[in-house]
Amino acid sequence: MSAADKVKPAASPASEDPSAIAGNISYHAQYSPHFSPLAFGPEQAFYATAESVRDHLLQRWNDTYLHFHKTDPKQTYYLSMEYLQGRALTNAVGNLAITGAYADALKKFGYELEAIAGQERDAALGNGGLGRLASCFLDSMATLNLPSWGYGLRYRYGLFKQRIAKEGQEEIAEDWLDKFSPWEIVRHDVVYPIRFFGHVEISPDGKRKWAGGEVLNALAYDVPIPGYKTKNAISLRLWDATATAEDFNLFQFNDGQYESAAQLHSRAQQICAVLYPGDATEEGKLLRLKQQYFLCSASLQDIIFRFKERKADRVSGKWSEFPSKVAVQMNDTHPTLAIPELMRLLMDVEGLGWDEAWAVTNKTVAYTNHTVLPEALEKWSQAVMRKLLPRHMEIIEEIDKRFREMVISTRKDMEGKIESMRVLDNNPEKPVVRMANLCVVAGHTVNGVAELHSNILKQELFADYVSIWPNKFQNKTNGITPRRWLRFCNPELSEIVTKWLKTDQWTSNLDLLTGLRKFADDEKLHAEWAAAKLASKKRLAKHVLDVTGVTIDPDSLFDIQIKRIHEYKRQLMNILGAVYRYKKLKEMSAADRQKVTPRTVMVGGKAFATYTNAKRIVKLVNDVGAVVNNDADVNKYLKVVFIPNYNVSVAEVLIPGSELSQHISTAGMEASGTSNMKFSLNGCVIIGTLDGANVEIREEVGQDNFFLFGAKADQVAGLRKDRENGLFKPDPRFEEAKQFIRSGAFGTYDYTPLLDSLEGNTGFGRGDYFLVGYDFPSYIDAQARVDEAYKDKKKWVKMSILNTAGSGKFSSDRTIDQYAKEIWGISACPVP
Ligand code: NBY
Repeated sequence: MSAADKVKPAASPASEDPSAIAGNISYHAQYSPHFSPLAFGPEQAFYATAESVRDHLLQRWNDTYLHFHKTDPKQTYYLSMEYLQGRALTNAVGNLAITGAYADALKKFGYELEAIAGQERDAALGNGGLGRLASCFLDSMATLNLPSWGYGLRYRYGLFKQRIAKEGQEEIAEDWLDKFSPWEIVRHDVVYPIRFFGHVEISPDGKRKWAGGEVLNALAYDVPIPGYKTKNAISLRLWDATATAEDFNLFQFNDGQYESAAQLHSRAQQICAVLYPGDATEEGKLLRLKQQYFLCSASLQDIIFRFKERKADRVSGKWSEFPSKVAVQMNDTHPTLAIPELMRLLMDVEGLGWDEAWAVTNKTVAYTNHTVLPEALEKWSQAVMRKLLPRHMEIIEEIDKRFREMVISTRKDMEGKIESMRVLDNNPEKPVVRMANLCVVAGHTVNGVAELHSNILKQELFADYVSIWPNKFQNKTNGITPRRWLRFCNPELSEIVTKWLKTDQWTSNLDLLTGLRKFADDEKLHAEWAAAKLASKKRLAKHVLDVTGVTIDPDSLFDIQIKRIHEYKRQLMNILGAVYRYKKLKEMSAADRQKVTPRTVMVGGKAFATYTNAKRIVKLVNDVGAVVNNDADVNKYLKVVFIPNYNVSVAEVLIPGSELSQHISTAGMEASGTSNMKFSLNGCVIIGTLDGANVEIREEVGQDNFFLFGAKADQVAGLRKDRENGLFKPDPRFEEAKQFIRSGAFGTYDYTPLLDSLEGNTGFGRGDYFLVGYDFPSYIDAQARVDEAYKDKKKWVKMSILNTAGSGKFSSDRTIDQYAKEIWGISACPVP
């Protein structure tokens, strides 16, 4: 039966009455046709519903754009190569406060809103924490009515889909645009030319200009981002690369040379084909640099266009006004090319001199660092940069030269440090551009993402710059949006919070959660809290059964570690702990086993396709699970499950159902972490090291409500030295766990290289660089404390409540408010 057979179509969008909404859904099913009209299954219902919601969003998007245009406030532009938006429907109707109306409307077609929302594909245009942070930030910017936009790339395929096969992880292209995305609006009038390659021309008056090479177009797609309970909706503008009809060689085509006829078209398609194309080859590196430049150039041309558009007299002159109207935030170094591109546009296109252009650029751009791992700090070959972006390379060389001259003339005492502080590393074997150094030298502000991380930046990575620019460095502890990460993903717990706080204002003022503390011993709250947790655990157990076929017991302790697989995050320590637990269970008498706290250990996360050890870890978790879960002696007390294809919507099911979550990175290596905040907010207790935002979470929730273990950040260097010098004595439990795996207890796969990475310098590993061996005994002890604590249900529920109660600080509303005031200098601009 078609939609129209059930409900009469009605074009009017912006109603909040369920009957009118149903009419509008029916209208979209018929007149925004993507499917033949006869069927109206769940998939068709999703698209028609999403299009109906999009009508609401568009109205707000247009109103907001016009309001910003008239008011002409200073506006922030967030440049990020990644956005991990996940699904949008539940979030959109939730933020617009029309969830009930849409649920009622869908009932008229015989559908539940939750089931229809489940039809949506995740928009996974990101890797992990950095990308999800960008998405949380957009939600908060809109909610706080801030004049701010996000810019990114419209990748054809997002982060790969992970399948677990016999050999371990397999990657499959993630077709998020199949069939299409109902949320994006293509802007055929927003197109900018983007040049690659070519050369620099010098005119008789000495002016330099980039010419030649090949020119593609950047075409804008807008994804409206609604704020929570506000009329404002901002934009996530994603660029797609296109070539024009003129680039299509009809002569060649008619001559049968089909591929060369459409060469530029196919090169345009490559640019936004995938997120993080492999960069092992020269071609791969070039493509990544193209992507970065494509984002920066399109966004800056658009920003300058809007700067001029908002006041007609800005067409010429007034460039000193630019930084009072525009703030550009670079999400890590991936958009660093915004710096030379803004310089180029100001000098070569707008005619400014160097000093003027530099002052404008410096006051406009700011940089967020997300890592101190040396291998993750971007360095681009000067040769590749010069070939692809010859004019930018000149500008970077000039920045480098002027920086050196400045240090020499003003800071004689720093002369010895210049080489390591420079933008260029002219090592003759491999001359590179150091992108982080360029950001620090050119930006007005540099921030880390948690107190500990920002201190490491100031005291170690960027210490030399601090002595030159003491006020340039700040901390902005990360945050998460409480809408998606509690209100919408955990409605049961949300209702309890609202009931006990007697207000739902916590959704946009998360500090109100502290009001739960005074009920932390209340037995009635305990009963409600435990019931909500159990309901979420059952939902989680169903997901696990659906995707893995493994049955898990909702009465066992749900212990979860979900994040990108990386050696510094130490999933290997987790699985060694599970192996040790399994071995002890096997050795126990049946009577002793009955005293053990039953546990379900869940691990999820994707390994980068070429990261061999990470893939071995995925395989090991799966292999351990296959043995443990089928061992009838012990599987009442322990299950080990690998959750495949971890993404935003899987997190929305797992986090509410978690009781213990692991954030166990080597201290000093995890810049912040943000899932730790999500877990704690959902009443999950953390076992963790003093790393990243764990430090602040522990302060907020109270040290009794956090299971701490492991070396401190300032011990790590010394411990590595000790290890090198043969001073490390491994704990027998650590040896036992490794030996058990080496013995073949979990199958025939060769885990030698992986386990050897935990030994001294064997040639395979880095001599246990991540200190798994050092931290293992205190980790096992902390896990034993967890087992004991879980036996006391009252104590555990209280810890859970106090975790939620202490999570107020970790709202991204707080983070974004601080960025707005302390870095961007922007203020709210609500649509009246
Ligand atoms: O950013 C993460 C940090 O590891 C995490 O601690 C922090 O909470 C989060 C938000 O601040 N970083 C991250 O996700 N980084 C990447 O995904 C990434 C992506 C690309 C490259 C390096 C890192 N790259 O070199 O291309």
